[in-house]
Amino acid sequence: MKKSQAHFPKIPPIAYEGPRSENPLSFRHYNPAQIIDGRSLRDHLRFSIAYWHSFRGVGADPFGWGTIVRPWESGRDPLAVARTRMDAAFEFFVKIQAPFWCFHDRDIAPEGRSLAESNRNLDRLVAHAKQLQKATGVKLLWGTANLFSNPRYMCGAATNPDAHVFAYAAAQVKKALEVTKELGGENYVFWGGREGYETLLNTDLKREQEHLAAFLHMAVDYAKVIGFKGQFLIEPKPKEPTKHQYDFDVAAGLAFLKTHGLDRHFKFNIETNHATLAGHTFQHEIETAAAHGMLGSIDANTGDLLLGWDTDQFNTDVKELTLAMVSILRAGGLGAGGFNFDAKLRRPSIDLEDLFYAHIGGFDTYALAFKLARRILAEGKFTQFVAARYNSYNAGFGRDIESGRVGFKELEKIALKLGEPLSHSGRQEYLENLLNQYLHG
Ligand code: XLS
Ligand code: NI
Ligand code: NI
Repeated sequence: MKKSQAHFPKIPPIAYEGPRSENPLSFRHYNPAQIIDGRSLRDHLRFSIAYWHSFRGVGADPFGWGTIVRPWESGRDPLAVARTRMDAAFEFFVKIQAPFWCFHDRDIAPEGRSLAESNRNLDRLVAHAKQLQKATGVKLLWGTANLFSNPRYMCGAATNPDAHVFAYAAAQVKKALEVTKELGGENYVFWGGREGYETLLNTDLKREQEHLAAFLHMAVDYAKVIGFKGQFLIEPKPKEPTKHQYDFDVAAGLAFLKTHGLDRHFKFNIETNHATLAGHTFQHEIETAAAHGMLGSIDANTGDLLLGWDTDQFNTDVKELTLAMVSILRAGGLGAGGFNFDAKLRRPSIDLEDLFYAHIGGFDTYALAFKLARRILAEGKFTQFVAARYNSYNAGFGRDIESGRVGFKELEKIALKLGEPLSHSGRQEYLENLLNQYLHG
């Protein structure tokens, strides 16, 4: 890229300078080239940039319009602006050393006056993205369709009471699948932005859930038709924008997918802020998905415990991320998934530098958490503690319980014979202190 074309002229490529670095535009823990177990940290972590927040977000909130004005957003022709914006985005991906990006169809290309025009606009920008991917080596972690911003989707997309809207959404996802394949996307995400309801006075819940299942089956079928081999992901969220969202959390998603015979085709994309909105920890959602072999990918962000909506902040909480990483590594990692920074700048963070500081903090905290989690697992103290806690199931009638060889009758005999069980401490405070030794030395 020529100097005159640079969109971040004052910001150098961000390099790893080590934990002692005092340069705020450097990594202190994320050294992408570092080899760990024969793989680079870049490949272990698979960081991704969310196009919608970092290149379409303007800092608007319900009380005020945008605060963030980017130099590349000027110009009369929306398609030309979309191209320049994409050039800026890829320059950022390279400077921040992110190997992946993610987008919604409508993030990258303006919606036209008809579906056909929208598709043509999308094709233009997809061709541009393909060139930029080739030139930079940045790859597509996942694609998705925006089925929630346009007013036509105000009552849902696949769960809309009007079959015409269902058909329109189907056409949009068909195209989004095609372009995700075209760009080599490794996953495809379904986040049910408006797949839920506000009031049962106007809603047939059962029918809407069946329609959602039918929609997802159509997506699975169409992926086969076009030979899209990427992993399908469901991204649960309990509320916002709708009051009751059908994919409330991983547990609700599991029940839904299993009920409708979709579990073989899907894994979960777990977002930190969605987990906490559902009243869970991030780690809880990861463990629940992992317990079913359905941990797919992560939307890396965080909320604010004092606010009841999806604030999508960059996560710098070492403890929360270390616990999450322990669960992710124990599950064998994310496979084709990655850590997508579905996070946005605060409304007053208006400078280009802020975009860098935000991602540096996110990348570094995840990289540090990854290293701490590896140490925790390698030393095995928690693993041994937990294993010992369940020892009684390894032999005798405990083993018979697990293997289904005893029932209430046999167990009653045993209970009458053995009498009152001995109580054992759960040692929570001891374990919390042990965790702090890893986090703070
Ligand atoms: C919104 C979601 C959204 C999905 C992609 O809360 O997190 O950004 O990740 O549609
Ligand atoms: Ni998300
Ligand atoms: Ni979200």
